[in-house]
Amino acid sequence: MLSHAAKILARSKFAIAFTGAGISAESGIPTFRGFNGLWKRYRPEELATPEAFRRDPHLVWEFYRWRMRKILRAKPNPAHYALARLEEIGVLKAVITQNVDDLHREAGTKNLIELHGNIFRVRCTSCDYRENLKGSGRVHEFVESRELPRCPRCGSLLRPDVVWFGEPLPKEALEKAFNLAERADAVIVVGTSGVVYPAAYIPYIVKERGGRVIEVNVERSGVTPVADVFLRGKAGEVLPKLVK
Ligand code: BV8
Ligand code: ZN
Repeated sequence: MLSHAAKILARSKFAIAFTGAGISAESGIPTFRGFNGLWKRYRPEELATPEAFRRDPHLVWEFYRWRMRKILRAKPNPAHYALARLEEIGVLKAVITQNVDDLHREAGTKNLIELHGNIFRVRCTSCDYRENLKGSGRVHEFVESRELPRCPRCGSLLRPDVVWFGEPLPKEALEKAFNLAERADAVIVVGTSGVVYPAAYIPYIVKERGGRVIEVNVERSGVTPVADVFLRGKAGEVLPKLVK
């Protein structure tokens, strides 16, 4: 199977990658189906919504601060580095991710499309103020505070600049991702349950146009039915084997 996947990549002219929470699991970041401990009593679908934020902004900010703290302690793992290397040697043209953890960028991926935003960016709930907390050096101030963060321009509540359930994806990112999928002759799908739309359309768009689908996952997923090659295993162990 591995050699079949390597052959598909070697022959491809325009390969892309599509990743989900599973690629960051070996970095110690819980996947969406794998929340444990403190957040066991909540499902992300209940917290990552505009309704939850309206009802209890303190709870939602506590959830995101908890995740920011976990992500700050995390490092990219060999899977992130393998995709960055495949881009560097010209095999991968882009990485499309559902993750908000910034680890692909940290591992060196250049052409990165974040379909669901980025946990280290905040935006105002009223005006068009946005801030990249890593850029402004305010990550720790945000993570340590217990206060509801306010917009420095208009005083309204700030929210995480991520896409919640029921919210549309950023138009530009979605168009770019669909455009890449339409041009791709191969897609490596890594660590996603493939159940959240419209992101989950990506592998299907590649397949519909005759592209090949390689899936890396520890178990079957919503993508497996269209996979030409299913590499069962941990992303951090399988992906480095695809890099010469
Ligand atoms: C929208 C950011 C409409 C926030 C996230 C049909 C069509 C269109 C929409 C819908 C539809 N049906 C329902 C919907 C609504 C909904 C949806 O899809 N719901 C699902 C639950 C059915 N979609 C939406 O709400 C989207 N918006 O449709 O808007 C609209 C349009 C116009 C105007 C108004 C409205 C928005 C969805 C985005 C939600 N935000 N994240 C945050 O992070 O806090 S989603 C979040 O969960 C992730 O980003 C990801 O996308 C998603 C699924 O998570 P995965 O990444 O797949 O992770 P998961 O835990 O599920 O799976 C991990 C996988 O890894 C597993 O397979 C596991 O086996 C594997 N794994 C584990 N360890 C490893 C591993 N693999 C390899 N190695 C390992 N070591
Ligand atoms: Zn504002």
